[in-house]
This record gives sequence, structure tokens and C-alpha cells, in this order.
Amino acid sequence: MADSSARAVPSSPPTALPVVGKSETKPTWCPGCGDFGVVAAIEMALKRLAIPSHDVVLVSGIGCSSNLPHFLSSYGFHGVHGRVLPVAEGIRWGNHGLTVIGTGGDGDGFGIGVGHFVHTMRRNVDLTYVTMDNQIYGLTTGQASPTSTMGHLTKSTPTGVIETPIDPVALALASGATYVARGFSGDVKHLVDLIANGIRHKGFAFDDVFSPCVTYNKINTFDFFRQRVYKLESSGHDPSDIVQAWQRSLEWGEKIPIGLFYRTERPTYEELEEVLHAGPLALQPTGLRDPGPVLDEFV
Ligand SMILES: Cc1ncc(C[n+]2csc(CCOP(=O)(O)OP(=O)(O)O)c2C)c(N)n1
Ligand code: SF4
Ligand SMILES: [Mg+2]
Repeated sequence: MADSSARAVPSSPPTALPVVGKSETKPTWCPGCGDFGVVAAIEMALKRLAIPSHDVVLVSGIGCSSNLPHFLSSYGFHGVHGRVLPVAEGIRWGNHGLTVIGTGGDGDGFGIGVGHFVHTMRRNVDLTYVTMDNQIYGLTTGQASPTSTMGHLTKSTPTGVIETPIDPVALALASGATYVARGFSGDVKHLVDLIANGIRHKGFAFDDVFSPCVTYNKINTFDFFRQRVYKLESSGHDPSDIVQAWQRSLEWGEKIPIGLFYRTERPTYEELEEVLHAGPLALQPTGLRDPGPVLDEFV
């Protein structure tokens, strides 16, 4: 979340203003879809932080999960497949007083959008990115995604996936994300903490969420995760130690960690970009301050 001094639009005390709640549009997800837990967690995190809904923008790509911005009462931008982060960055640079949250799926973020994922993290743009990782393409009815496990029989891999899956947590650590967490939509209370702390964090905050697709992924189910997940917070993990974070990110099998893997501080893109020092672009005058020399050169 941007600190309150950076808010573009001076607002009355947050509690006096409407905070994010449910919208009039009801979720269209299959009954039991993991994404219900994620939308509930984002709503609760924003309520906890009491950020007025007019200061929040949810951005998404394409996929079942990417329908999420429709279901909350903040501003929203439902974009095109894989382009969550360029849009979210553009919104931050246009008005870095806003709280910007990117949302979407594993296919959207780690397949078609993976280049943006890496570059937004190395820039440390101050936004939060929540992925609903169901290890499948849900919207297009069950093809393999970049996080599908090897051997998984899907509509696009009838003899099983033969590619090594992407590990989003390890990729985020390697790309310079300054807050890296993993949650489970079957544990909403824990997820609210991870998302709220991510929004509070100054810099790029990544929350990868195990969010089972109950219709097309019969392997990585709620039961699969309930039997395996354990919390880093209760296992002596030190989130300031990147080597420990790396080691934990490699764990996959009978025990799978969730929680905060890593957190650090470094200057954000917005702090380093001189043009933004004069305030949000949205409030800066348009046009050139001194057009003379430019006109002399080009006309
Ligand atoms: C450029 C482009 N390529 C392909 C598609 C088709 N498409 C729509 S959603 C999707 C995958 C969605 O998977 P994921 O991001 O994991 O979301 P989920 O539905 O699982 O939540 C694909 C391939 C598209 N809409 N646009
Ligand atoms: S197809 Fe899967 S991801 Fe899509 S709404 Fe249904 S359960 Fe959720
Ligand atoms: Mg998916």
C-alpha cells in the first residue's frame, strides 16, 4: 500500500468512507472453486486495512480467476490474457497514491505473462500480486498449465505432462521480489494475514495461492493440500534469510510450506523514478514545461 502521504486524492479519515465490499455481481465460479476463498480473503484484508474503496484498483487478465475484480466494489480493470502486471504498473505510475492489486491465474501469470512477472519484480514496483494457482487452465476446460505437475493427465496432455513445472515462489525469489508468500484458499484466516501484510509492504508483494479447481484438477484438490501444507511461521523459518527461503521453496511432496518465505526492503521503482518525485502523474500538468528547445530541434 502506498503510504498515506503519497495519496493523490486527499481523503477524509478512511473509516468515514466506504471500504471495499461485495459488488452487485455474484461470482460465476463453480460451486466449491478455491477462488471463493481468495476473493473473501482480499475483501477481508482491505477491510482490515480500512482503505477507502475509491483508492483501490483490482487488475486482472483472463481466466476463471481473472473474473475476480467484478465481484468486489473497488475500481477494477479486467484486461487481456497475461497482461495483469503491465496494466497494474501503468496505474501505479499514473497515480501512485492508489492501492493496486493484480489478480489472476497460473496460466495467466506464469505462462503467457511470465515475462511481465519477472520484470515487475526486478523493478520492485509497489503493488500486490495475488495468483490463484490451481495448476490447470480452468476457463478453457482443463489443459495443462505451467504449474501442472509432471505426469498429470489433462485435456492437452493425454499421456501426462512431460515438462518440469515452474515454481512461482522460487521464480519470485530469483527475480527480486521483496515480499514472497504462499497461501491456501482452504485457510482463509491465514491468507488474509498474508494478503494484508503484502498490501502493507513497500515494494512488490507476491502471494501465490493454492486455489483448487474442483472441476478440472482431480489431483491437486483441497484434500491434497490439507494433508500436506504446514506453516512456515510455526517451523522456525527466518523470512529475512534468502538462503532459507530458497531451501523452503524447493520443498514439494509429503510436506509443502505455506506462509511468508521472504521479505526485504529496497527502494521501489516509484521512489527511484525522478518524474514521480513531483507527485502522481495524474496530478502533474500535461505538456512540456519548456517546449522551445524541443521545437527548435525538430521543427
Ligand atoms: C492471447 C490469448 N491466448 C489464449 C487465450 C485462451 N485462454 C483464456 S483463459 C486461458 C488460461 C487460463 O488459465 P489460468 O490463468 O490458470 O486461469 P484459471 O482459469 O485456471 O483460473 C487461456 C489459455 C486467450 N484468452 N488469449
Ligand atoms: S472451472 Fe475450475 S477454476 Fe474455473 S470456476 Fe470452475 S472450479 Fe473454478
Ligand atoms: Mg489456472
